[in-house]
Amino acid sequence: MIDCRKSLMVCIGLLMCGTFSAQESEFDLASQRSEAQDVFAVPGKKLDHKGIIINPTPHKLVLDPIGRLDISGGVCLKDKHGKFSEDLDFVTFNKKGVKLSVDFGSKVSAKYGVKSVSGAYRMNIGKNGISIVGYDERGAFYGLQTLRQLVESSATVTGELPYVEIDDYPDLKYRGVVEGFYGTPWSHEVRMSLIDFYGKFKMNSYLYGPKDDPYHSCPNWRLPYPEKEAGNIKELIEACKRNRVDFVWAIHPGQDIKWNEEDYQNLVNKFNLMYDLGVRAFALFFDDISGEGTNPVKQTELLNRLTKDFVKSKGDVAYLTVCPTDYSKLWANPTPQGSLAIYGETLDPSIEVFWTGDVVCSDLTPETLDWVNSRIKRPAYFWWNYPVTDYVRNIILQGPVYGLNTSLDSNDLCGIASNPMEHGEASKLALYGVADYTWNIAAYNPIDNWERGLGELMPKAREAYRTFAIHSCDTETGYRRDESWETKTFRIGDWNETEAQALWAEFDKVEKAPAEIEKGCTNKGLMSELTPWLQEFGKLGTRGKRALELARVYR
Ligand code: LOG
Repeated sequence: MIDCRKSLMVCIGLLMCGTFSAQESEFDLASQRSEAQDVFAVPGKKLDHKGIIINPTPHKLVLDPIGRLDISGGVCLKDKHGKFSEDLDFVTFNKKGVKLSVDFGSKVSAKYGVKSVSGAYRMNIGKNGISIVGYDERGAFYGLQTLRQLVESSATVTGELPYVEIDDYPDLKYRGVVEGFYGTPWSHEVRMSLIDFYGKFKMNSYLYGPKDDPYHSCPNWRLPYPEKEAGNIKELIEACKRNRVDFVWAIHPGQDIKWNEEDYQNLVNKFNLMYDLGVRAFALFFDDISGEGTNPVKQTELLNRLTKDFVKSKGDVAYLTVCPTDYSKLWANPTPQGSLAIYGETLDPSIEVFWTGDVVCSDLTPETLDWVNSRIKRPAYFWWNYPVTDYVRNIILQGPVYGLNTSLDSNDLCGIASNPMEHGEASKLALYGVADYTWNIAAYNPIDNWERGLGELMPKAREAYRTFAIHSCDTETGYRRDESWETKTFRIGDWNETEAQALWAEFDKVEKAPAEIEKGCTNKGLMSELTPWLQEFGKLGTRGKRALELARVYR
């Protein structure tokens, strides 16, 4: 049997053999992911957006089929609060141009019927110009991100925007990323590029917690960052501010923390050092530890004391977020004596609690949320272990974002933090989906999102990138994902000339994809992350063609 699926998967195996740190060798990720999982088909279908693509999908958008606003002569900015002049590199300014007014605040948003949640905005494009009203500064910034996408849409490149009325807001309070994987942490450059990506697609949270940053975890969590790293963190915080993203610095002290006054002071001291670098939101991760640190009573005492004596006493520090040791149903103690119930009974209600689902890498379902929420007594914060590949480092995940139930709302969960691959640029395709889902859950369409994402990431080599991506979806061992779903395979005994030709044509596309991607991919970072996989992918195409030719000769 010529099993195209298998061969496409095998081709990308055994490529990467990274260095393993102490953390990883103590913690066997691969065996932890051996739980059997079914592979479900990807739902949704590609839609015709008539050249106007906005991600995340707005809640309400009414297009006037006739009216057009010509902005080719530039715009005249009326920026009530003086906050947005740096955010408009996609238009030209002209005092005599079309009026663009940007305002925000509870009063003006009540007047214009903007939903009262952070990030909400309304936008009107009509004969009097463009008007954006945000519920808050972040909302107005998001209005500008929508405007940017309208301006850059293929239907409006002529400089004429359609008249439109948009009423838009996020479904979930926290939409973002946790850099929480094992393996090589992202480079500074990749982090900076990702932060711009979060802002552009209305994600508002970046949790910094790479397992192999020794100053985040053991043994150095008590120590200050060296000068260079500290400087980089400051820059990340600045980039987050520009993108209206909360930079949340996480500490992972559980493996060697002593529940005594000295270590409490060590922790506060480190938080103060991070505060001085500009950090205003913090998280404590107690995942993947053993020993004393796992004690939930001690964990809640620490979190409550920090809330009172650090968060509230500083005044300008946001909520705390915690990842419990029991972060998955796989081993969480379900009883009233279990750690989640203890969290529910005693943890300060302002603290958000992570949950990864029924297993470590799992779908988001109403059942798993009901299970955890009834114990922690608040809507969980979903730590989605996708597209993370630290347990299958030979894999690169480029498939659609799916497995997230579309009937959920903010009563079920407070947000999603996606844990991506150590390949930050190549994770953007998945994050484009997470951004869409967390903003507008009911409208989320996995296939359509993926089709749009491919064009966003590689506009000049979209088809070749699609060929690579559709055959690069499954983890093989772990969080199983559908892959190669458009490719039909057959047994040699059932040889059918039409099907053989179609399969040959697919292998031909596979063979040609790497060169086309290299030619059309303008993102150098993405190109270099994909290169090892692309090289093997091209060889797979050649081998597939030869195998089919051989089979024909044999017949
Ligand atoms: C770790 C995480 C790792 C992920 C996937 C959590 C809360 N913690 O099993 O750092 O990237 O699995 O391998 C984890 O998920 N532990």
